[in-house]
Parts: sequence; C-alpha cells; structure tokens
Amino acid sequence: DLVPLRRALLSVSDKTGLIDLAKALHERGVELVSTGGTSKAIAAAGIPVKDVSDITGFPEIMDGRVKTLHPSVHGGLLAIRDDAEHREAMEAHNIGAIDLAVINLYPFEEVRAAGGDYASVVENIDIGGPAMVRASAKNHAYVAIATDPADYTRLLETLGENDGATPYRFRQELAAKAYSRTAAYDAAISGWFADALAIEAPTWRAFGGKLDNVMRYGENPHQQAGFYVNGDKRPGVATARQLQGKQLSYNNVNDTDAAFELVAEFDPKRTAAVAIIKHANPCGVAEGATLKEAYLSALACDPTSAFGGIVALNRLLDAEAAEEIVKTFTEVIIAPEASLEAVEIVAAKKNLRLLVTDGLPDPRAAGLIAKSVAGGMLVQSRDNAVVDDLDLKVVTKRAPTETEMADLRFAFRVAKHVKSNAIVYAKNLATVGIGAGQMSRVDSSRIAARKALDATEAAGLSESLAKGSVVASDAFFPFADGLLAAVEAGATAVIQPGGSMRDDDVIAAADEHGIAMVFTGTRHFRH
Ligand code: 93A
Repeated sequence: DLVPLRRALLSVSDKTGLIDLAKALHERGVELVSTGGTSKAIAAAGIPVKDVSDITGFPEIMDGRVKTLHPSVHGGLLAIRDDAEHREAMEAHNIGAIDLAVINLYPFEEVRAAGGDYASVVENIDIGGPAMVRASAKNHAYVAIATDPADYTRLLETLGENDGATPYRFRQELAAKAYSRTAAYDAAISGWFADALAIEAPTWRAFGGKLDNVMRYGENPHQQAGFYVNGDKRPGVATARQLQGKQLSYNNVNDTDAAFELVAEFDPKRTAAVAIIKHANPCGVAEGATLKEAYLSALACDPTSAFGGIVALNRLLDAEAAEEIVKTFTEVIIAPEASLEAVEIVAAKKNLRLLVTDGLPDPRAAGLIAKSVAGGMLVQSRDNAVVDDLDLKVVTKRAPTETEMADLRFAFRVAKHVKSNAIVYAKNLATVGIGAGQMSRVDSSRIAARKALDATEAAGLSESLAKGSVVASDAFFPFADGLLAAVEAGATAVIQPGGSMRDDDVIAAADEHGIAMVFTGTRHFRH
C-alpha cells in the first residue's frame, strides 16, 4: 500500500509553509507542477517547478477561472494506476500520474467575513481547487491530498519514514479531511447565499441531515422550525409512523423523543412501563404488570402536569391502556405497536397523535448528541450508561432491602432522563415526586418532596406517598442538606453517584437516620 511520490501538484492560495515544503519535496527528487501564483513563489525561491500550462498545453484563461480544469490534470489525479485501460489512456494522451496534490482554496470565508462586495465574494468561489481536492481524495488509493498547511510536517515525516512513499492509511486520513474541507467550503457558500437572499432553509441544512418537514412554528409562534432527519432507521421519533392526529409541533417532537428514550430504559420482556412527559421532563413514570396499571401509577404521580402531556409505552398499546389514556387530555402517544382495538379507541380523539415505531431504542447504543451554541455546535456521545451495568456500592451501615433496591434502580433509571438538578422519589416502582431543572440540588429535593405531598393530596391519602420511598439524585449531594430534605419527607433509601468532597458528611447523616445509601459511580447530568 506504499505509493512512491514522484510528481506533486501544488496550487495554494494560502502560501504558508509552501516554500519549505516545495524545497523538501524537491530535495527528495519529486517533480513539482504548479499554478500561476504558486509556481511564481516556488520559482522565486530558486526551486525548479513546472507550470500547469506546460502540462496541459493550454494557458490559464479567463482570469484564472480555468487553469487546472483539464484532462491532463484530472487524468493524472484520477487514473487507476494498475488498470490496463487507464494506463492506455494515459499513454495515448500523454498524461503523467500525479501522486500528491497540495491544494488550499480561494479564501471565500475570509473575503466574506471581511465584508467583500457581492462580485468579489463570488469571484472567490473556488471551482478548480475543490475539483482537484475531490478527485485526489476519491483516488486516495494512489494519491495523497494535503489541504491544510498544518499537515505539511506530518507529510514530510511520513515520507521520511517510508523511503519517499505514502502509506494507504495516511492517504485515507488525508482524503477524509479533504472531503470535510470541501463540505465545509460548500456549506459556507450556501450559507452566504441564504443570507444574501434572506432565505433560511439552506443554513439549517448546514447542520446536517435532510429536511423531513417544516413545522408551523418553533418553540414559540414567532420562531420558524423544521425537522431534519439523518437517515438513522432505528426506532425513534424520526422514524415513527403517525397513525392519526394533526401534525406534530416542534415541542411535540422534542417531548416525544424524551418520552420514548426514557421508556426504552425498561426492558419490555421484564415489565410494562409508561412515561408521561411535559416540557421534556417526566411528570410520572411507572412499571406495572400491565400497561394500564403502569399508566395509572404514572398518572397518579402528578395528574395536574400530565394534562396535555406525551405518553410513551414500552409495549404494544392495548385497548385497556388506550381507554385510560384517552380520559386525560394527551398530545401524543408513542409505542412500539398498537392493537387494532387500541387504534380505534384513540381514533375517537381526532387531534391526539398516535405514533408507532416497530421497536424500542437501545439505551446502550452508541450515538451522538448535538446542541447548537452561538457560532458553533457542541457534540458529545450519547449517555448510554444503564444502571443494571453499574457497580453499585452500599456505603451506609444499613444495606437496602430487596424492595428498596428495586425502587432505587428504578429511580436512578428515571433520574437519567430528568433535567439537572434531578431528584426522583419512587415507591413500588413508580415515581411519587420529581424535582427537575433547578439550579440547586436542595431546591430540586424540596420540589420533589412537595410534589409527593401534592400527589398524596390528589390521591386523597392521609399518609404522604414519600413515606417509605427511595430517592435518586442524578449527581452527588454536595452537602447533607439535600439528603436530609429527603429523610424529612420520609425516604428510607438513597441512590446517587457519590464522589463529593463531603461524601463522609452525607454518609454520616444517612447513618444517623438509618438510611440505606448506594453509590453508582456514574453521573447522569442532563441539561
Ligand atoms: O479559478 S478556479 O476555480 N479554476 C481553476 O481551474 C483553478 N485551479 C486552481 N481556481 C483554481 N485553482 C485555485 O487557485 C486553487 O484552489 C488555489 O486556491 C489557487 C492557486 O492559484 P495560484 O497558484 O495562481 O495562486
């Protein structure tokens, strides 16, 4: 897979490092071919170089708009060296192989950023450069393509290590970088057009993906919105089939995604589970022997918030569950499947959307999560940690009972899907109080305890639902106060990542109150 480097084509707007590179290549006996300005600069440094026009037998024309767009150049870059017909064509047309292309493009981005006028921005759209970059990168089986002066050192080192040849893996990496450069370059051009013409869609497209549908509006009515899909065919909100109801809104898609990702944490072979979501946070989650039972337990957690919520189920939506769900105003139901009877029951509610996905997302699957920020995008791998895989450590004198342990796992599974700071009270495999998205953990604790009291009242019970409950925290308790708030509410066991400087204080407070506490070692921040 080593290709000896005999001939290089250099055509660069940014001439950084050019002379040193040209000199080193020349000293290795590499023949240099170059375009107007680049060739002049190399020749001025006393390094022998051929003009592209010597190869093409054609002058650079139209102010340089056409200089390398010629079969002698592109044939030299694209020829398959060991294909008999390609070799014949090279001989017949006197085309010499080019083993290395060193190209960087007209400074479109810089001219645009400097506020260049329309004509000069357009003139700085490079055509011949990207054509050569793409041709070289396509033919990486034989050609090395350097698009960034920062790569010249590595190029020369690689040649040094390989007796003047380039290895396949190196050429592959350069090709990948080359295509990401031409993609970014074209995205910049399409973004400039969109701005110039005051149209928006192409800019959005630059985030990647294909426009699936345009929504009536975004998070608020004065915002525009579109749903872009990336072609991933796995079960989820993007691939779901909508069986009925009006078009999903921006917030619906966002909340439905949160709901379905959460409910997918519950293996349908082990248990039925239901999650009810409002504003991307769960307001009730429960396991049950049946979906109906799970739905009723989830609903009991916070029936007020469940109004206008999204309901996600981990099993086929059956008639019994559907009958219960339609009693409360619900925006969206999402499930792996739905029975015919259930579909008929839901049909009575014209606006209610019913989505089926033919399966559940895999909580352990790898993936990427992106979030846009001013001027860029943050990308991270998906949080695919699952409590069942974690090494849970009991840190208190008292170990959790079996029932507590089941509730602790349940609560931590849910906490992963609650915006930070997240505190989840759970009892009998159902949430009884959820505190989400507060700036301090103790506030989330207080809110969760308060919600448990509300749920108690709503259920007409005299004893707080939080009595004998367990508590999960998405990150460690920095102080004992959050834990003490839970104790006061009536919790008997706690699950949290641990790792605070004051873990000892928190453990001591738990021991003092006979609380059983488990450390997971894994944090589930979600912002
Ligand atoms: O005007 S082009 O689109 N047409 C071409 O045929 C062409 N060939 C190379 N731009 C072209 N280039 C670009 O010229 C290269 O991408 C490079 O940025 C620049 C180098 O020109 P010079 O060597 O004259 O400074």
